[in-house]
Amino acid sequence: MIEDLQRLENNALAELQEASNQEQILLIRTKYLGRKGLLTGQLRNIAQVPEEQRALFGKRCNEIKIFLTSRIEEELNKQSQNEKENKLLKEKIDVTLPGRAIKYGRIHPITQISNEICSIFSSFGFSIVEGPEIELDYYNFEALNIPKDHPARDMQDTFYIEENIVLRTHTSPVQVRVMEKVKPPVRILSPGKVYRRDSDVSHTPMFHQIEGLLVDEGITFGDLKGILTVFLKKIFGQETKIRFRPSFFPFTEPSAEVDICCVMCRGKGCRVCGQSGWLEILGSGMVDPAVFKYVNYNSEKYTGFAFGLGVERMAMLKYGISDIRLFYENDFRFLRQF
Ligand code: 2NM
Repeated sequence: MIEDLQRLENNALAELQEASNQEQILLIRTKYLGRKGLLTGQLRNIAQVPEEQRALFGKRCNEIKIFLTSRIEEELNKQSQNEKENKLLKEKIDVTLPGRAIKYGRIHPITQISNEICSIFSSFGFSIVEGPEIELDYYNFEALNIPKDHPARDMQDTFYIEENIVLRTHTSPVQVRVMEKVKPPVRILSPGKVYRRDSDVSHTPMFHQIEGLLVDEGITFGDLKGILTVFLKKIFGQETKIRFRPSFFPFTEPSAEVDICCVMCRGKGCRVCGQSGWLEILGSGMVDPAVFKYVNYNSEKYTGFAFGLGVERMAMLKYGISDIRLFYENDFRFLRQF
């Protein structure tokens, strides 16, 4: 009987040695010391032990119970310590490592230049107005004195949605809508997307335009020259040479195209300026009385000037970009530079 106890203790200790986690140790505890455990069973059967051995048997049982209990406790502690250490080891961080750089988004170069232009004209007292990109033929062409047979109306250039509805080809319809509603003085700038059926290194079917309009009593071509000169020098630098060249638009008379001295060769002549030394940067003119007639402005009393520019073209010249499509490829290596 006593030998049975000794075997039981040895077995328990051997199993404890093998146990590799807390769960296994707890199972061993139940197996030997639980209510239906092996050692508990021995104690329960003490009545079958011969009288003279009973005292020793009971003593040994208790000794083994106390010893196993403390060994198990010890093993449990060791295991839980182990598990904590492993966890710490696994979760170890090197606080001296440099942090991972966060990739910030940024404002698209077209939006940047557009904002820059808007803020310059805001400082001149212009209000920023927007309007629909899907526009009536009337506002996009008719009221701007673009006759039915004008080449700009050609199916080649305009996206038609219905017979009388188009994707606007410029932002001037926004200005016609404003003039229809408010009396002079008017000082507005209309930035936005415009659409033309055109696609190559310097044209995309959608691009951004900004048009300006100033109408009041006594506005002259001198005002146009003054404001556009100050504006262009703010964008391209104070030393930038500027020239006004006669041109034609159906909605202005007289009309002028504005050139800046080539930003690449500073006027010597290069590939970018086609050897001329000049770059065409915007179109402008005194609003044609025919346009004022459509919006019921008295052209005897009021005069005004208007202008329009392509934002992509401006950005390409300012930053020396040779392919307009780069703006729309969303390549970070390109966009990061602005
Ligand atoms: C340009 C060139 C010249 C222009 C005219 C008008 C309006 F609505 F007042 F008639 N807005 N914008 C204009 C004039 C646009 O873009 C090259």
